[in-house]
Amino acid sequence: MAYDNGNIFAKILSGEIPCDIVAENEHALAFRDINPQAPVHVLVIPKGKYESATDFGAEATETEQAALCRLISHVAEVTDIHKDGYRLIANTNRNGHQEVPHYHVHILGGGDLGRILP
Ligand code: DGP
Repeated sequence: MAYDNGNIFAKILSGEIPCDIVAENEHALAFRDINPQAPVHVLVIPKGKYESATDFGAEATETEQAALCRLISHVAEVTDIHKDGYRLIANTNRNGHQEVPHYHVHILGGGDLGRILP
């Protein structure tokens, strides 16, 4: 399926829609989720046009992949959740309930998150 240039995260990347930026690097952007599910809830997205975790893993350059990983680590440190712990989630496609068709990793922390699934 072709990447949807009108998706909400594409609009955040273009500056059309504002967001609360936590950090960024050349290839990835981290901003706070509009509907936080934990005391700290940050989304990390590639700046390139990748629809899902599958696409990002298969098609992104190693530089882009490394930049996203490094930004996740950086966000965990600057939000001070790295020591007590946190959870990464990448909802993917229909069964994963992915709502926004631009690859994103949820970083959740700031308290006990319980088991991975209810
Ligand atoms: P999902 O695709 O289900 O993994 O989750 C998408 C997340 O994106 C959801 O937690 C809410 C968040 N979100 C949706 N629209 C916006 C927006 O305009 N700004 C921000 N900051 N977050 C958004």
